Amino acid sequence: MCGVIEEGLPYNLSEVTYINLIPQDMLEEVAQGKPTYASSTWIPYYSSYAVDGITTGTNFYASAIQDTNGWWIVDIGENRLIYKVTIIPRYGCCPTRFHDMEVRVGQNLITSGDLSEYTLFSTYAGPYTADQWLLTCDRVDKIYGRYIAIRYVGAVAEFIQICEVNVWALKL
Ligand SMILES: [Ca+2]
Repeated sequence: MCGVIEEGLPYNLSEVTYINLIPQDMLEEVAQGKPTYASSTWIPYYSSYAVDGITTGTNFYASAIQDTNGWWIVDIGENRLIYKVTIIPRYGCCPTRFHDMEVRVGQNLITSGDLSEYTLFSTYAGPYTADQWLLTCDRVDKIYGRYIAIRYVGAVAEFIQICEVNVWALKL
């Protein structure tokens, strides 16, 4: 599951299933500036805004209001061993919209919305609160893949709104 384990922030151990056991200096960020896809877009909150490196203002991705099964995908360009995904949901407004999310990793681009082929990397029940800032989703057993998806799996219609995503792979 995803939890809040960054320095200076609350650490709710009950939310963290996997603790990152690999040193941070053995990982590299592989998502910044890479191609992105999404089930819908509330223009101008484009899917690419979730990997633009900007965590302020309106540089976040937002799905369209009528999108009840939203997903967002980044293509990191090649299959890599993924150890960690960090997420900053939209926090300036409406942070609690981020809940009931899955992080999945796959090796083929799927835009149909059926991401069952992708391996489940982590889950986040939420709801997110703005003071949490950075959500860290760790796995000690890593997953090999090229496409990292965040999708909404809740029962009630909801937006996906993501300020920023970082994907951490083992350095080559
Ligand atoms: Ca951003």
